[in-house]
Amino acid sequence: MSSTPFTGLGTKVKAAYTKAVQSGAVRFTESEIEEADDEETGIPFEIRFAPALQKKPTAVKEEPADKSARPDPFAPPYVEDLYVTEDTLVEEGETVGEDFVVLLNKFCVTPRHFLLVTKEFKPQTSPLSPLELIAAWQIVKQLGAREKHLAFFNSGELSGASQPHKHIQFIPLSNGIAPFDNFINSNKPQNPKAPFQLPLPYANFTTLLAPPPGQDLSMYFASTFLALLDLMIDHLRRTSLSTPDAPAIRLSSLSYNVILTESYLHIVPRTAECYETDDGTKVSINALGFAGMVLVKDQKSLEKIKEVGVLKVLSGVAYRPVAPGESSEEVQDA
Ligand code: B4P
Repeated sequence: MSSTPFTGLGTKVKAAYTKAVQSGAVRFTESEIEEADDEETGIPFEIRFAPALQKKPTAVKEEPADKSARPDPFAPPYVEDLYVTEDTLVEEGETVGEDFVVLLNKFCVTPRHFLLVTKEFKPQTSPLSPLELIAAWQIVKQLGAREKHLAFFNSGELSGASQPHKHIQFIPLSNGIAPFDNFINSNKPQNPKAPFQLPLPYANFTTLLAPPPGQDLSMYFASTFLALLDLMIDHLRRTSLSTPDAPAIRLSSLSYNVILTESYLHIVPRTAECYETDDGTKVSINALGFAGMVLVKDQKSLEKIKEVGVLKVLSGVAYRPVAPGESSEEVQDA
């Protein structure tokens, strides 16, 4: 594998972003952030209010109802001003690799929001491959030397994803910390290699990332991510999908969100795309919601979320956690 994939990416993203805003290729939307700290957990949730996004064209409104007939915005030829760079990652000792392209997010509310896209079409519902995880981790690690970044991945129709071509997204964290960092740090298990569940009112699975020096990264990420997915699938089997004659759970039919930083991977399986308030207001939640950053596009939703609290909103679109009396170890050991 190339030892320094995406060399100089931070500088390239910055230059491309400045040019793309000037040319109009990127449509940046202004937003305001409301702090919504959760008293019990101490998680400093953020609600980002972006009313102008209501005017953003949506796939549903602008494009054919048949998803397969919609144009793929992540396929070449790329819009010149959205293109940042590309690279190939090759597994240790292998000649076959995976080609990635980095594109700017055309509809960003955070400056320099960019996407790592597979060059060949791969479905967004396919699990992240070791090379995709390595690429994402190397990127947050590299950019983190100057400015902390967070990567996220929406998979499945209830996850908040709108584009079917496989992509992982990246945003810079202007205050240098992700809302869940401290909570994860204070709830990490004694065995740093063991995946664990955070004490939250919805099912969630986390693993700390610390590849041992010298270990093949591909093996490390394959086994780390598989262990996390196994835990999630086993949990779903035990909680909501557990009738004796239920068909085997297929990952490609599940909806879940993945959050990746330099130091952890966090996944949350989903039961719904939108949180619906008692008066019928719907708020779409994607992986950033489960990273502690909820986006709302209208005043009514903003007020409702502030009223009920972000944790309740997140619980409303995710599975229940381990039941009282059922330890997370029981779930892990199965
Ligand atoms: P998906 O995984 O399919 O969906 P998404 O991030 O939930 O964005 P969605 O498209 O549903 O937009 P939404 O109004 O909810 O990601 C597709 C990505 O490709 C998106 O980033 C999209 O903008 C981008 N894209 C679409 N067409 C493109 C094109 N032609 N060229 C390049 N990129 C293209 O949210 C609007 C934006 O706000 C999204 O970018 C979303 O990721 C971001 N966002 C959501 N919550 C946020 C938060 N709390 N803080 C900051 N940003 C947030």
